[in-house]
Amino acid sequence: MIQVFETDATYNNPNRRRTDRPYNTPFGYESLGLFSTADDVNGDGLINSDDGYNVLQYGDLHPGDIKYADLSGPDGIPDGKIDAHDETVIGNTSFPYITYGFAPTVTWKGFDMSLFFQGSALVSLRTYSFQTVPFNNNDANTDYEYFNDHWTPDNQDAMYPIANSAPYANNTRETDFWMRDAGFIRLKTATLGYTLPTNVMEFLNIQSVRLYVTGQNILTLSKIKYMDPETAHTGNNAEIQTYPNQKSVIFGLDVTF
Ligand SMILES: [Ca+2]
Ligand SMILES: [Ca+2]
Repeated sequence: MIQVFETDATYNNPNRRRTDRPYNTPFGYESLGLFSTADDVNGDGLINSDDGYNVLQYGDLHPGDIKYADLSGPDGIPDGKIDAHDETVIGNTSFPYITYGFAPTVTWKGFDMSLFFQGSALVSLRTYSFQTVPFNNNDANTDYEYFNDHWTPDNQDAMYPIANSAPYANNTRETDFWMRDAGFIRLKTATLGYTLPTNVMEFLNIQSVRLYVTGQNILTLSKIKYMDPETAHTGNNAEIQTYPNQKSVIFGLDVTF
């Protein structure tokens, strides 16, 4: 992005500066993981100055809530409070820097094989909002993903925060905690065919017979396992609202008389 209007508040803070960054670069808080039971030193269920934690975040803090880095303040130095001054770049844009594809083909005797790989790299998926937040009104069936690895006293090293009956203010901020690497490589189509030898054809009095099998979306490599990384690039906020690509396999027979 060559030129953009921005206020001094963002321009003068190197973490927040919009100028010279790609359009739609995501900004938010740098997360320092989840608070643990040990962070609640006095054992009253809350994490605050009584436990030696002197950073103001959002509402009461509990074990299992997200901890944020106090990077800055109005004077350019950490001020013991998490707010807009602490913003920084939290990932790549939702549209990939790199997209690529390649299509090798091989023939050997009667066999023919053609493959089509497609992929993208340097792209982020923002999973906050409704991709994994439990009990949020949403169209995505990913609560199961959250449920299986949310914070509990017995699962301190969890992927997701403690579960609440409604999204909790501290845990639903823009933060790298919810950003995922959405790069992937996918075998979009693969075809394997076999053409019967000429001497067999002459015996059957047929010009040619070719058997083949074609598969679509049969192999995907990605760090995102619980939803389709290819659809991550379709939304402006990289929220996946589209139906995932389906795997399909087709068996065929071509006969020319
Ligand atoms: Ca406490
Ligand atoms: Ca701050």
